[in-house]
Amino acid sequence: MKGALVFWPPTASARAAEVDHVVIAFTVVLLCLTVPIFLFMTYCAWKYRAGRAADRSHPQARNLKIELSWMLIPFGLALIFFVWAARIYDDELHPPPNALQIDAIGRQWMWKFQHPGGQAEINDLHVPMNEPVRINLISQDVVHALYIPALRIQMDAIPGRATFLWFDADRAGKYRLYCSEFCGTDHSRMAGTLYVMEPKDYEAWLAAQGSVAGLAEQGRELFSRFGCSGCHERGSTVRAPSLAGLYGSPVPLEDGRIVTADVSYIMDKILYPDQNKIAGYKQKMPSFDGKISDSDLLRIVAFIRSIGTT
Ligand code: HEC
Ligand SMILES: [Cu+2]
Repeated sequence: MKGALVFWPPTASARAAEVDHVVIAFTVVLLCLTVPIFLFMTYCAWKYRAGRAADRSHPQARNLKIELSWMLIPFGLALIFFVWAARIYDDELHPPPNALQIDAIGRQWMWKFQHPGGQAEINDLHVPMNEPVRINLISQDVVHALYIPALRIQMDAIPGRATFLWFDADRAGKYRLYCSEFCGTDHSRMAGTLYVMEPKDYEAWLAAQGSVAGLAEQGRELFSRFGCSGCHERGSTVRAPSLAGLYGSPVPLEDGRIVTADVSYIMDKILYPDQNKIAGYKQKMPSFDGKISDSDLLRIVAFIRSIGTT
C-alpha cells in the first residue's frame, strides 16, 4: 500500500520469522515482568494515600526465597534469550558456501548490484526464491548500509572493506530495500526494490538482460589490464603465488595464522597487500588502493573466485 504506515514489515524468510519470534517473546516476557510492578505501585499509591488509615509501621521483612527468585528467574530468562538470539546471529555470520553470490556497491546515492553472469542493475535486486543468496557489500565513497526489512537484515557497506549479508528468501514478492546509514543529501532516495522470484522466473529475468560478458570474464580481462597476470601467471619473473584454486582454501600467513581466502581476504590483499603477508613469499605486490574502481575490484574478485573451483 502506497503511503500507508507499515507497523510490521512482511516476513520473507525463515530467519526473519525467527527474529520476529524472539522480538515477540521478549516483549511478552518484559510485559509479564513490568506490568505487575506498575499495577502494584498503583495499588500502593491508592492504599497509602494521604489521609487514609493504613498500617504504616513498616516492620523489617526479609525473605531469602523471594529475593533469590527475583534475581535468578530473570537471569535465567535473559540467558535463554541470549542463547536464542546468538544462534540467529551465528546463522547470519555463516552463509552456506554454495550460496549464489551477488555483489552490491553503495555509492552516493544508489545501490548497484552485479550478478555472477555480469548482469547489473541499479536500486533493484532480483533474486531466486528458496536459494541461499550472499550479497558482497562494498562502498565507493562513504559508509552506507543495506537494509531489507522483510528479511530482517542490515549490514554496513564500508569503503575499502568487504562485508556481506546472506539470506534465503522463501516467499516470492516485491519488498523494499533501503540505505539505513545517513550518507548525504539524497540519502532518503537511496532505496529500491527486492524482487524475490521463482527460480525459473529468475533465470528468465537473467536471460532477458541480454548477453553480457560474465563478471568473471570481465575480471579476467582486467586481471591482465592491471598487470596482475604479469606476476601471477606462470612464466613470470616475480615469485608470486598462483591464484588458481585459491578461493575458499586456507592460506598460511607469515605470522603463523591460517586464514581462509574468502572475498574479504582477496579484496584486502589487492588493496592492502602489506597486511596478511603470506608465508614463503617476498611481499612485492603493489597496493591497488585508489587505483581500481570498486566495480572493477569486484570483477577481479569474481574472476579469482571462478578459477578457485577449477
Ligand atoms: C609486482 C608483482 C605483483 C603484481 C603486479 C600483483 N601481485 Fe598479487 N601478489 C604478488 C606477490 C609477491 C604475492 C605474495 C606476497 C605476499 O602477499 O605475502 C601476491 C599475493 C596476492 C594474493 C594472495 C595470494 C594467496 O595465495 O593468498 C592475491 C589474491 C593477489 N596477489 C592478487 C593480485 C591481483 C588481483 C593483482 C592485480 C590487481 C595482483 N595481485 C598484482 C605479486 C604481485
Ligand atoms: Cu547511503
